[in-house]
Amino acid sequence: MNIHQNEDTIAAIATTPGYSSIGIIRVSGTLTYNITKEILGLIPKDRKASYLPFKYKNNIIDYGIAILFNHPNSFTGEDMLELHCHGGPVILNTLLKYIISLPNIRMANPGEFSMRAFLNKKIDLVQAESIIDLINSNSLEFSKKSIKLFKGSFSYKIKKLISAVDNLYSHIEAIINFPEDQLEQLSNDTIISNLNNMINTANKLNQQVKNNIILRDGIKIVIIGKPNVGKSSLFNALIGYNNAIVTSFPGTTRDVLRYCINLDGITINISDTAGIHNTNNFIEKIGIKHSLKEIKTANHILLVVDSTTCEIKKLNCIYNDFIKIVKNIPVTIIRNKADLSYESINISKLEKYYVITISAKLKKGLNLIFNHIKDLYTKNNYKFDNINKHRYFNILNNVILHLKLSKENCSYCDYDILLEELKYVKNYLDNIVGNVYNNELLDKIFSKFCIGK
Ligand SMILES: Nc1nc2c(ncn2[C@@H]2O[C@H](COP(=O)(O)OP(=O)(O)OP(=O)(O)O)[C@@H](O)[C@H]2O)c(=O)[nH]1
Ligand SMILES: [Mg+2]
Repeated sequence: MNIHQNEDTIAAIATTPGYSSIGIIRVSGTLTYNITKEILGLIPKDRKASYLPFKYKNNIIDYGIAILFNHPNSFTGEDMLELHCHGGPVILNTLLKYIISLPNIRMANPGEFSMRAFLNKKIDLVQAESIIDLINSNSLEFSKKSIKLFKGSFSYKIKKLISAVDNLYSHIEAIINFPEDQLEQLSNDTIISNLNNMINTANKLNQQVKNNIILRDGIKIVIIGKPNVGKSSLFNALIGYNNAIVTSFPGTTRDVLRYCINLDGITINISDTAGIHNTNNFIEKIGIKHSLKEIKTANHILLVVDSTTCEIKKLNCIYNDFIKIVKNIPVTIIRNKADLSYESINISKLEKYYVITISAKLKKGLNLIFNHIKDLYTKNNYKFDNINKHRYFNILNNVILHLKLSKENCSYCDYDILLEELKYVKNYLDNIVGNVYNNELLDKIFSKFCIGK
């Protein structure tokens, strides 16, 4: 999308294609009044719904509600017209075709109305991105979060952080430029405490982003392990019904089985996979290939071992076979068949791994797994490398990194470098809300929108 096309007047159908009771055509730009006059024969009152005939080459094609918004009091910040017609494709398409046949009017690109709202400073980038989340939301919880973002709660916090960075920047500049003015200047301790507050805020904001991503996308958990350790039994127990085939024959599961559950508002996508081991069986080999592919898209792995054959204290025997496969995806080790090994149902730690002992067959210890997952993904201190990358999440990680570097340079009293670091911080924060942007970024964000939004 070329942002320089911003001077054109644009039009589009804003409602879904097909037959419906109402269909809306949106127009935005400097020629909106001409179009209004052409279709309605008059200029209705600003921001008032008026029931009027809609004309096409002087023939009435429909009667509907027209609303005219004078700039800058419109969604895009430009003059805008909304025509609420009967939702038949013939009516909507005829009217739209007629509108874009008028001189200097063209069809809007996907997301162009929202992009104009951004370029005319009616909304910032966070708000623009929340619109798409709101439209695509598949849970009430996530809609609520998206509407909060749209109303600017997150942007407000980012902007507050930007002004704190600006403030500190001016203070440090003063230290460099007027070193003799010591009375007015902040001490190193105060600067460091300011930086600590900023790091704290950035961490909290990142936590908020993380929670939003979890609400939006859910968590993907993949159950893996050697054959016959009870992966499918665990899968069935977690989802609450017997979906996967369970037998005492190793190599029962070949296909990846997926099921989605809701854990206190968090969507959990669970996959059961074929047991991974060396085999010459042609079909099993294909199953293992599918398992390996599934692992790559996991947010979290449940690595199931048989507690009757796997020693408790030895991580090597559990993990060596799998370490190369799971790479840096977080893993929880599940010691299954506790009813046979007589181990107690509990959660413990073995080096850096959580180990949960359960009996999938007797459905014992399942709550330990559920609570563990909930804790990991909702508490602040969890490392979050593997959740789907999100624009703000990555930028905020950079903000935190450069704030930490600022702190380091402050301790060495290296104020010039500290200023450079703060410039990075500000630039990253400006990127989030769109105080600085490039065409590529705008294209990436707004092309996800539908036409008419
Ligand atoms: N006693 C006991 N048996 C279990 C438990 N979990 C699974 N089993 C038994 O172990 C056998 C294998 O179980 P599955 O769930 O099919 O194991 P799997 O890991 O999916 O096996 P593959 O799909 O072949 O890789 C079955 O006979 C289960 O009944 C458990 O907690 N206790
Ligand atoms: Mg299985």
